[in-house]
Amino acid sequence: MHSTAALPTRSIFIIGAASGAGAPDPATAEGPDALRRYRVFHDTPLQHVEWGAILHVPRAARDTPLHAVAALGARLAAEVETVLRAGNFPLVVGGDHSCAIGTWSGVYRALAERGPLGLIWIDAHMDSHTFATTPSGQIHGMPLACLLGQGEATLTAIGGAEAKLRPEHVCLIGVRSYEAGEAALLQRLGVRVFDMAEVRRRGLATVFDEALALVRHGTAGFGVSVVLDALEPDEEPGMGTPVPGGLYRTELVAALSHLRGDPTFVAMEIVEYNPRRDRRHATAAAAGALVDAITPGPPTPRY
Ligand SMILES: [Mn+2]
Repeated sequence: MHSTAALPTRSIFIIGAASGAGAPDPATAEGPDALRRYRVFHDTPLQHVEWGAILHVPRAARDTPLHAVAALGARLAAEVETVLRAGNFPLVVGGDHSCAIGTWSGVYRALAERGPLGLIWIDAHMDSHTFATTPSGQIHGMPLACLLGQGEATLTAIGGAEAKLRPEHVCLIGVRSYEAGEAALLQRLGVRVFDMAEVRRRGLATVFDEALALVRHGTAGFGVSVVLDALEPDEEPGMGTPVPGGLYRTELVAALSHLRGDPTFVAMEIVEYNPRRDRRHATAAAAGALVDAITPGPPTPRY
């Protein structure tokens, strides 16, 4: 028998966020349920991985996208905070990326007494629009701006009126599609952006090391938000907004595996899985591989 003393005390607790109102194609709202049915997230002998609730937009808030995103975000923030305060590791599974406002507001709340939150945002897009700059009006293009305290008050107020992230504790990796208004906001705030050109020039391993140093410096803990569209769409068909020239699954798995067992790594989010566009569960398997990357021990087979 092995000693239980070496076992990690945290369980990975999965919270589904069935958000679809923040994107032009609401099919990503079906993502959490599909990923739960496909059983892509695995227990290991060293790490318990468990599905909790899949949160939906309350019926009364389905009149406008803004109300839907705000109501789901508030529920999600509360749930994430509860999981963290219970000593477990929240893994939020989207849903369109508008759920990030709730996810990281909840993490922020749980950490607030101990210090600021760091965040690595792995995405093909910058998600840093406000209603003043967005050409599309889609809220899944705004969550990072909201977390930085910019834009619509209904959204920045989720989990409290204060900004949830300080610009110096955030960075983006994998960016290759953006508009001038959001790029100008991130530049004005001084947020570090590792775009795909820089990733290809310097290698993901080097860039990821720098990103980690940045989000660990002066923070009480950090998280990672992974949008599946950061990945190369030729490899991964089942994502919300495909943009060519992305990260390969193997290189992102290798980078994320450095987070395994790190006590300051406190939460993760995987969003924009679109089961209707997926082929033979290929992109669902990618989502599973990204979580296996951070989970100690070999996966327990399921029969
Ligand atoms: Mn995004």
